[in-house]
Amino acid sequence: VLALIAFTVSCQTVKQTKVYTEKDIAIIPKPAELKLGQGSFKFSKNTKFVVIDASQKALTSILTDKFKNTSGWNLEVADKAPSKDFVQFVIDEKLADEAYKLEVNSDRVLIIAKGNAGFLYAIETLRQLLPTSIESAAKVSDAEWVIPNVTISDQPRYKYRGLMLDVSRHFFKMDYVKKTIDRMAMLKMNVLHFHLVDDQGWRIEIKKYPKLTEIGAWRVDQEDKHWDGRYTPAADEKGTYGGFYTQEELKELVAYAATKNIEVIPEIEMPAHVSSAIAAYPELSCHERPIGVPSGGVWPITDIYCAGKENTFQFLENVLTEVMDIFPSKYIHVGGDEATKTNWKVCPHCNKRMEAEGLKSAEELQSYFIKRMERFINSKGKKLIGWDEILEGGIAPEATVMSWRGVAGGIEAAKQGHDVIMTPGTHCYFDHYQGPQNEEPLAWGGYTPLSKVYTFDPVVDTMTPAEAKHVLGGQANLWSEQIKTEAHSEYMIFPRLAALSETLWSPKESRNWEDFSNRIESMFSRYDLLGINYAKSAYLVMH
Ligand code: TNX
Repeated sequence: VLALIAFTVSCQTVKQTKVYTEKDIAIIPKPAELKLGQGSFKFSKNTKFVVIDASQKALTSILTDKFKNTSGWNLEVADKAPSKDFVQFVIDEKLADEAYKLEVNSDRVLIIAKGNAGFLYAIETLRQLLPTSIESAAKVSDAEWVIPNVTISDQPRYKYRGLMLDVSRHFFKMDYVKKTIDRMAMLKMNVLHFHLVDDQGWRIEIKKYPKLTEIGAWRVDQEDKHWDGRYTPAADEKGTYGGFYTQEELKELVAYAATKNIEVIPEIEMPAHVSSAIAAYPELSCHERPIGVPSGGVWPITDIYCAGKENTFQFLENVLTEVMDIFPSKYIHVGGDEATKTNWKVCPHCNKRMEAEGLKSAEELQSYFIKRMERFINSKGKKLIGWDEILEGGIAPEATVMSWRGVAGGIEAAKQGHDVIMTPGTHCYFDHYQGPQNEEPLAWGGYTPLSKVYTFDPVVDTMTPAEAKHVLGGQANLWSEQIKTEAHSEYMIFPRLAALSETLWSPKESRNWEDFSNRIESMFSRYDLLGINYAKSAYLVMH
């Protein structure tokens, strides 16, 4: 009996003094510096969150909601620290905006940052120090919410860490967009590039031009009718498909994203990828004939705004004025990609414009178009971003380039002294396959598995230090021609976004695929509990 008692006691002692190793820590993206101490901190129903002011309350709820779900605890928020058993926010003005420190000892947790961006990231790290079952929506019996004593000092490698959602080819409900915001914040991503306009649908309410959403947001979806049967058709029984966001909804999104340190950058495509606008207002085209909003899969599309008529520019300035009122972002994305210029070549208005401005090619006419829009955007105190085609015919003086056709456009832009966001198709296109094509849902060309995303680097070796300084960061693009459901969208984004986040956040020297593929399994458990339909095919390239 004595031996049994001694054995039981020693087991308990072992349990209480679990020795943590680096392998027990599975934070993604990997923190810049992490020192493991001895011992641990245990959350209890009495643990208090000590805030500086009310603005940290929303941040604490990221964790307190989880303790409520899993343990039924209502953890208190206080403004004075007790002697122990607390998590305290502390300001350090010297830290960079998104940097934070986390100091955990057996009595308390200190969260140190300059302001709420750093505090948010500290909370998200703390969340990932907790056992994965903290993500459960249901009660967890026998839970022990213990975290190792650690000192973390962390900050991002790049300041621009983006995800682009295409809501034109298929429309996604606002609730899903907000969920995606939460999941981005979990990975310390900080930009949602919102692709609101394309041929297949105009998705943003513009009060001055109501037909953009009355007509331009809806299409007769032949593609859906001919679908291969693996997915529920998106169109209703009449074959109409579409949707749009009101200005109120978008303002609410912007405010919500800001609480998660995410800036929403709207993309208003021009001069091409705009059949939806031309369907609503045919006078914006060179030919002025009525057209319908095309379904996905129709390509090439020759419809393009007329670059000769003044009313095109008047229209776009009015649209952008409303857009800038909704989105406080520093940048406005104007697209500029894949503009088929056949209409311009035979249009008398465009030819007259070329003559008057001394332009020698259709590329120079596009350059004129984008430069003119840039002057307008700059006059409102904002900056223009365009896809790398905006380099052709001469780049607008202040423009930032998003390099998608590989990295060449980005390199060239940096050489010319312009800022760059790298989104090469080779590593950042999440509409590509990520596993064997015959087993995966239908996807757009290319093969971009998790392991390949993990090798992404926005700065190219051949760049000089001065050029490299122009690289603001990188971004994943989820084009949605093939993606009709939220579950499918989640499948394409996760876990690849976790790999991308580490390439953009963590120091380059710490990149290690084997280590990452161990840590990602813990993220899979979290995703399982959060109900995220991540791609299990990621396992194929991990083991
Ligand atoms: C090219 S990338 C496009 C998109 C398509 C995508 C499909 C870019 C700037 N334009 O319109 O959806 O390829 O991968």
